[in-house]
Amino acid sequence: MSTTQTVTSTAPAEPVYSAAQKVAQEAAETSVDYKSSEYKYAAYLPHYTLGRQSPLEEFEHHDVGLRADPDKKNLLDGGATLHEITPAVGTEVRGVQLSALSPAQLDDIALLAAERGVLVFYNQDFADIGQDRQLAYGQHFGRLHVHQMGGHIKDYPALLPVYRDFTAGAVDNEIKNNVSSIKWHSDMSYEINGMGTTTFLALDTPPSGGDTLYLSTTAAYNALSPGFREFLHDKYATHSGFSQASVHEHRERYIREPIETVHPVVRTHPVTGTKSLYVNRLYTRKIVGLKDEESATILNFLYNHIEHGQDWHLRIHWAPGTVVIYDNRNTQHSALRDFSVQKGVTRRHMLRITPQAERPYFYDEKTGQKAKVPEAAAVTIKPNLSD
Ligand SMILES: O=C(O)CCC(=O)C(=O)O
Ligand SMILES: [Fe+2]
Repeated sequence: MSTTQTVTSTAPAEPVYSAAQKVAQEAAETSVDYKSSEYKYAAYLPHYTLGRQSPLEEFEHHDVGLRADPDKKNLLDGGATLHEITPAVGTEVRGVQLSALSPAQLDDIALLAAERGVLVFYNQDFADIGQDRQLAYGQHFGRLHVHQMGGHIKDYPALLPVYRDFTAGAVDNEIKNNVSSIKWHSDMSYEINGMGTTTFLALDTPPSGGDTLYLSTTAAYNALSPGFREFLHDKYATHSGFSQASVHEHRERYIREPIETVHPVVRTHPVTGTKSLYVNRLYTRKIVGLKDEESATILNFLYNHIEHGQDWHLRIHWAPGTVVIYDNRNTQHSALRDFSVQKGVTRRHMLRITPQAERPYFYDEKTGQKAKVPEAAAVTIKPNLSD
């Protein structure tokens, strides 16, 4: 600190932004004039706070599902009824408002999500309880993730809008050269601590289309032969955040450098002890220790197996009031960008709250321990993309 600085100037200096940076900082491109039109969820449009942040550090996660009642007594005594959607994945929860659940009931929800992969709630008031309560709800499940691309709800970096309208584009760069909009993934699997009990809800929806597809990677794992499962048990694969960062037009909006991380191909769920396949077409790159062709063949087999076994798939059609809770550890999902939006009128506007969970691990039953992560599992920081 300079000796000439007075002790009364406590407010930090406002950062100085260039004109280009100011444009980048504004809310997402949109064909709806939110200044003159009344839109109930205008405060939930994407906003960008510029500036680089340091890399996320690994931390220890204690899952709240571990302290849940094994019979989910808190939830069921509170009036919830459970309705299986398919045998392998998905339960509809009726009779409760998520916004009114106690901490013990939310613990039961975490256990149920771990067991069933996907939970669906209809006619919820959750979208209207305000950002502070939405944030506090999300924090119950773990440390909330802030996305590397920087888009968030103004003043709430951990609340992530997923927004499309006529100008923002129903089809973005990521899929413009693909024959369909399907991109199966588990969220940000390139991070060190993976994502956990995630909440996704509709704010405003197009008249038709815009569904989300979900699948169970536990059921996909269980469908494999014992010998092939065994082959996968000691394999690790790289997951990269680099391509997600590179397809985006506004590099000045990134808040962190992308990274690559190595995770087990089969991971164990800390709450249920079940195993699931943890590779996805969007972020997984290579199985460590295999030659390129061997890795590509095994990964392609696994992607096709995971993505095509309709026995462990389900599809959610959104309407305002619909909320989904999915466990990112044992499911994958894909948006379906098949919808059209009328200029200045219709949009698809969703909100995601994404707690991080443990660093993925494989529990080796032969040794009775978590498998040791190989040397090659170091985190790689990629070069600066904004150059
Ligand atoms: O928009 C969707 O349906 C899903 C988007 C997505 O992948 C996500 O929010 O994680
Ligand atoms: Fe996602």
